[in-house]
Amino acid sequence: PAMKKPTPLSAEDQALHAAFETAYERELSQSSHGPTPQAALHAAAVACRETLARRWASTQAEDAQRGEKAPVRRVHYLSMEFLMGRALSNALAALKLVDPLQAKLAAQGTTLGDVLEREPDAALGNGGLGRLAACFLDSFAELELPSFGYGLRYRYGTFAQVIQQGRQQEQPDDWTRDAPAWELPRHDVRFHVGFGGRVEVDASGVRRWLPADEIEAQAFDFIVPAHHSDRVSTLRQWQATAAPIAFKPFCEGDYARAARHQVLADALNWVLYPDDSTEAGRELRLKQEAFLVSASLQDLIARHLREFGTLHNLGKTNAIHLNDTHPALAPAELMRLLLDEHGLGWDEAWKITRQAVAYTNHTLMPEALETWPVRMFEQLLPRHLEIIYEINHRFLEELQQRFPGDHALAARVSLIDEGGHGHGERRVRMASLALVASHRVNGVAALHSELMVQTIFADYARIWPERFHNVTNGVTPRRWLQQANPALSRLLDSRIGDGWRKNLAQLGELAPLAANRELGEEFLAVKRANKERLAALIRRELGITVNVDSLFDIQIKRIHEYKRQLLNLLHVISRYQAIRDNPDANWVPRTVIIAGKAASAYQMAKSIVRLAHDVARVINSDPRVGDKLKLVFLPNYSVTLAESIIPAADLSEQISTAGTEASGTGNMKFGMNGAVTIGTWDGANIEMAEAMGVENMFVFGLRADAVAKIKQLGYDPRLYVEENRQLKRVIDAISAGVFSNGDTERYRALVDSLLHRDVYLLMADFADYVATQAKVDALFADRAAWAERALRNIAGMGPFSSDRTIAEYVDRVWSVKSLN
Ligand code: 26R
Repeated sequence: PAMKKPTPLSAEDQALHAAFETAYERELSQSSHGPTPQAALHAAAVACRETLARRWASTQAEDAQRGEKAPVRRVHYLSMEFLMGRALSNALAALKLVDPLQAKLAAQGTTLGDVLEREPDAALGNGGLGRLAACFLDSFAELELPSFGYGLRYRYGTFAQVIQQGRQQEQPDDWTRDAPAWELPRHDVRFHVGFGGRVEVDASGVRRWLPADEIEAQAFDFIVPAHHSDRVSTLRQWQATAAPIAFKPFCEGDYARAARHQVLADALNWVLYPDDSTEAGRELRLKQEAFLVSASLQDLIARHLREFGTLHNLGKTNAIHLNDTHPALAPAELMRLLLDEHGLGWDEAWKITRQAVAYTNHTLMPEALETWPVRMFEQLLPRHLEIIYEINHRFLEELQQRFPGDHALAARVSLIDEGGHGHGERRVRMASLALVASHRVNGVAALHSELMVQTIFADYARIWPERFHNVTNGVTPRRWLQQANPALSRLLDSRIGDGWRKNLAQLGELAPLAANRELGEEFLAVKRANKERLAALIRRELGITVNVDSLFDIQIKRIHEYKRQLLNLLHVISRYQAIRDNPDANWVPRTVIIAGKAASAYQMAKSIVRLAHDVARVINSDPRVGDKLKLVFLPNYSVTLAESIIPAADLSEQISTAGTEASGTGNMKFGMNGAVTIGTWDGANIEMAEAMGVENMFVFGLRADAVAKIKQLGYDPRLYVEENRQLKRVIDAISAGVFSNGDTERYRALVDSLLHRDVYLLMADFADYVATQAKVDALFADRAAWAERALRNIAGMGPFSSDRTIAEYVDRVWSVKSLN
């Protein structure tokens, strides 16, 4: 074979390689255990970090020069979650350092894969919302957007999931144990954040907050490189420390008080709040939110004053973005800083705040809209409460002008839930605060944005229709296609060139080639190699051998009733029963793979995890079934695991009850890796179907309007079970203990909830789901037709890059023109 000509390195790249190699050698020589893969990982990260730090400085210098007339504001993306995953392979790809590191490692006798797999995930997020924020950082860099992501540096990320006897057990995720080499501690970036105490009024009537406790926030920067320029974006994570504030009481012998600061500071950093969790730790959650918001806004103001020396133009040059309601305290804290610390008047401060703040909603589940007891505010954030009352007072006054006498409306939209009707204490509605203070509010997919203004925010949309917009989610093609699936990336390059990495719309050029036989064959070969790798992982982790030629049918995401992993299991059981009835029929072999974590306090979700294991045990050990059906639950789902699973998928399960999944982003990752989707008419599935042609997706089930109607008319799940023998048999088997060693108690609550409530309409959608799965089998049996379909799916994924999403945020939310 002809030798591949090495592309000549530019002088710049040569210098970069040399700097990398010097730093790498230096770090490696410091290792006490010699040149192990672990030491290589650390050395490579530190060596990359030096270049990243240089690029960070030049990016900041460039941004500081932009001045008042820049058309796009500097974005401050406030999020309680950033689900970053690993960083090394992304940094190596962006900095074009893969080859030099590989050469070093070869000389050491190790491989790149060996080194990469030792990096722990930075899992400072629960699911979709946190991973979206991580994709956004990648696109911030790629689009050269002046920006900061702001988060918390949790000591423990999302829990590690361990399965014992088929049940989920949570273990702490001690991700910082090996001192993450990526972080740049900013010893010169520190701010004080207060808690508790009281508000004092001086002789001239000026109000001042005297906090009881003060905690120090210190910045740790995590730098994210662009792939097609020298720009970077920043994730600035705050860490709380008690020192040196607690030193004074310590010296005075008040050890209890000194220790209280220490305990508070430790607790703030302690752990990422698991969604859907118990009441416990709620106060801590509010403290974490206040801490994130205050440190980030103080940082913003300090930078703004350095650049402009005045605050009057802060709103025209800065955007403050709230990633869901969790940082919704931001407008109150910004008002406090502007009024109390910087002496602005209310009207100017409010104008600036309204210009700066915008809010994205990520779920229609009403229980996810945070509210906090007024009592908690009085104790922790007394000055913020005063400001919230004043914002509310002015808002309700204005409302009264526009809708005179509509007291019911006022009660519904007030920032304070007055409690009444026996449902307890007064509470602050954080979403309402975000809505009042924002110049833009958006949902994350077309359907979600529509339902948002028709349901949870209907009153506000009537008051301010112009504020509400849609910005459909996207994912970064660098991580989710280029890095996760190098073989498919090469195949795409050979047909449509390599420009898709920066402009994903170019995937559209694949559509006219989709029916090409040779391309189809090559695509199937790539997919098969990816499936082989996943099969090896499954064998290694679980000792299960799966058939690589079977259809890999995959559902990976948080375990939640609305996402309907249970519907998936019902189909698996039904297929199992059919195979046992008729083992010699011409079955299309399937491997159903599920992964995901259940919130620790979410009993029903945990019961679903257990059922998956029970069903898997029975099916996988049944000799009559063999290769025709396997069920695999891969434990401890993570960003990194997703990067191995998604490229190996034939079928992507996106089966939420219509109207419940705000967007979904896994659906997009599967699509760009050539999986075909079976999905409901929900979230971004709808826009994906429209982009690729709805005939290329397996759509089933009730639409959102039908779901609403059926519920309104009084839904009775038992009617569906009575009239569907297949479904009845599945339910009966679970009830009878077929999968629980005869234990008829284990799934009683689960079955009861299906038969009597079935909030997510599994019974209503079962028949169509199973029928649609049969159509999937038929297509999969025709290899060429399947390949063509998969290629059409890839071709339709152009719009679902987070670069497109961020370009839309810039246009509709963060540009200066969106203020007019
Ligand atoms: C308040 C607390 C209990 C809480 C509730 C819910 C904390 C976090 C959440 C997670 C929600 C907000 C979430 O992750 N939403 C997901 O956002 C993704 C990105 O927009 C969507 O793709 C996905 O559909 C949605 O569920």
